[in-house]
Amino acid sequence: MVEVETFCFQDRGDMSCQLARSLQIIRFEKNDHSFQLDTKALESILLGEAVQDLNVVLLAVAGAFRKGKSFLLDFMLRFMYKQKFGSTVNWLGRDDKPLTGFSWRGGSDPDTNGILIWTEVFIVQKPNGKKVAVLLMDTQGAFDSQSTVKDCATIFALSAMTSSVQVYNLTNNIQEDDLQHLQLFTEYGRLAMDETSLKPFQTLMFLVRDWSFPYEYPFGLEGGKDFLERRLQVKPHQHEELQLVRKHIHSCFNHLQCFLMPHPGLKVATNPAFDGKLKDIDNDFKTNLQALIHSLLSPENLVEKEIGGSKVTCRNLLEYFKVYMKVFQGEDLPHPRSILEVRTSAYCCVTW
Ligand SMILES: Nc1nc2c(ncn2[C@@H]2O[C@H](COP(=O)(O)OP(=O)(O)O)[C@@H](O)[C@H]2O)c(=O)[nH]1
Ligand SMILES: [Mg+2]
Repeated sequence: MVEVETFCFQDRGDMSCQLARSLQIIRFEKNDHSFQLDTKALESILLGEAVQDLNVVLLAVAGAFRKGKSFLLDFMLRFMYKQKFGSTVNWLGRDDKPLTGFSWRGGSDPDTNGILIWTEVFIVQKPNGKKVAVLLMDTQGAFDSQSTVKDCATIFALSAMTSSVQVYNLTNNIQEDDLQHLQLFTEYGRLAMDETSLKPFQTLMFLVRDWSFPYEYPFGLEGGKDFLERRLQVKPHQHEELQLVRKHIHSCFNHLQCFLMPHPGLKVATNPAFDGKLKDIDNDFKTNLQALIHSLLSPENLVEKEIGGSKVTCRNLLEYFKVYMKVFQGEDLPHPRSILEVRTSAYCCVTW
């Protein structure tokens, strides 16, 4: 049997696919720390005739830089293309094929700027027969040396506001400061949405990379669920600040999940010549990667985007992007630093 190529631009029969690539829709200017929405770019993705009126499923990956976000998205692309061409059986593909798609690389400098969306919108039929439009979004890594708190908060908040599932990519563990950052960024997003009553965001998946305690909590979703329950538990004797962070996170998201990923092996983590070939990746990682991507992207698991309780089409999403960007570019939002200061003066000792 001829193997279906993972990427559309390798499928010579389909002209539109040959152009598929990651497209920057929000540009970040390092010099003056401003953000610009590239409306034309976003329109070219969301107003395609076949997709503009479909409900949208937007999966975004956010978190610190150099932690494998773009690398993970490229496996998601592989899955989506296999599905597009008919079958996700053995979707991981050949052992010797480099990983391409969203740009990713080794080294210690950040690679992704602003917010990028894959230009191909995948049309998927859910088990109820309804077609939805699936988009994949990559974000600039938080906490690089060029970004301020406001820059990180803006990127994270925008991706939480526009996505139906946000993967919060973390390494080793869920630390207290990961939760504090999440609280700050979501508070910022909530202010921008002017949303006080309903839970403003949908699904958040904590994705813990390089998990090294599988004997306490096993890899995968089930282990992640137990681990997260424990990490987010509000206990009576806890310091008020710790309780507040946890209550805030519960109040912001409709659904919280956690997935514990094994380490991918030393070649992935440290070899500068590594180009994403499966043969260089540990088996445990590959097994769990399949489970992770199935839980996020299989048709029965797709989560449609809702804002204010209503489903959002691709066309609506374009308008929301424009409105949200205006809010972030305007003068009305408090600086995240001041949100932090209010919280710090009330509860002291938040560390940055
Ligand atoms: N330790 C470790 N390294 C990873 C993992 N996944 C990818 N990497 C490596 O992390 C580096 C940065 O990947 P990239 O996707 O560009 O990170 P991003 O900045 O978060 O988008 C690359 O060298 C990858 O090979 C993982 O799960 N654990
Ligand atoms: Mg990246």
